[in-house]
Amino acid sequence: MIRKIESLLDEVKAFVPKGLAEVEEFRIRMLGKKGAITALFDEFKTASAEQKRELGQAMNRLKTAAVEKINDLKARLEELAFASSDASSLALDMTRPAGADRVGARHPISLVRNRILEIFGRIGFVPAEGPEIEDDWHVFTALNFPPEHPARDMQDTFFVEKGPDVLLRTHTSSIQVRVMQTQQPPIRVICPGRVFRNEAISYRAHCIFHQAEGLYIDQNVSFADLKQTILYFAKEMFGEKSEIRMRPSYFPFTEPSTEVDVSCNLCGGKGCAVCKHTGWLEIMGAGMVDPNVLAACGIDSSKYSGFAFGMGVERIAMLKYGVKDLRLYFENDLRFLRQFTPVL
Ligand code: 2NL
Repeated sequence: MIRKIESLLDEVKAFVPKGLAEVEEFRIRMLGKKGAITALFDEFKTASAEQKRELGQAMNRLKTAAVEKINDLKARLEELAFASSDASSLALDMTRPAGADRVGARHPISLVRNRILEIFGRIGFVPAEGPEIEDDWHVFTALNFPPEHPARDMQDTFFVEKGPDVLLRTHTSSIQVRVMQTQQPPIRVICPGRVFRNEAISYRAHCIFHQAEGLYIDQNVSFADLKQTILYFAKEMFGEKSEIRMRPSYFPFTEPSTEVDVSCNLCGGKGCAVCKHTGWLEIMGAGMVDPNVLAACGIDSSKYSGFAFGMGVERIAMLKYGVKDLRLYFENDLRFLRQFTPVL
């Protein structure tokens, strides 16, 4: 009998199944009602007390070895079957919670443009857009540029091959010219858009950039209205503590004209590297619309007056986000753009 036990133990140790079905077959052959080990235990019952002492431990070792081997094989094969079955493959597990999708980011220029539209929208400025391909009259003549003004030169303006009077707008003022031609006051528009200038690309200049210009025309519009409107904008865009100052300037289309600075929000006006120790940052140009411009666009300059302002969207974004190289706005490098992903 001891030899039978040992040979069965060898058989258990050597058993290598091809699959789960063979393990079950093996279990029945060893431990089933008519199995070899079961039969041994029946035989054991008839043995003498002396034989039982001798065989007992070997019998138990055999049974334990068989049970453990079968359980282990079953567990391993079941796991393998699960992992490779279609039902468990990741794509088809309908109960599996969905993985989080990566949230996209708005381009910083879009973020700032939208913010500008929203801030002015709240005080009644309606968005207006116009064509990027323009003619000389809408870009220069109507805006009081003298015939010999250098901005009309090939050096600054892109002319489209089709003809001398087809050009890319160099500022968004041409949108407002079109608004004035088609609407009578009161006019309150905010005009965002791309503009084009024939410039060498560097960290501070690009041949394509974005502007947002505002125009307000009604009876009795004054320079005080302009000041208060821009102060409101500066506080909304750069923070409640912001102050503005205006320096005299010159544009062909406004008189008087001014350049507007906002107090540096980094140093609180004390002076730092960003504001070049002046405490002020230039944010836009503005002024009272020149009566010649009103007249050219069909608005009675004896009855109406208005103010206008224009800002570079890249410049505002630069001040808001601390981006020091303009080119980053045009390269669409994901490492740059992803920094503007909204926090959900
Ligand atoms: C700047 C300066 C400015 C305007 C834009 C304007 C438009 C019309 C009539 C009069 Cl239709 N003015 N726009 C006025 C003053 C300044 O922009 O530095 N922009 C980036």
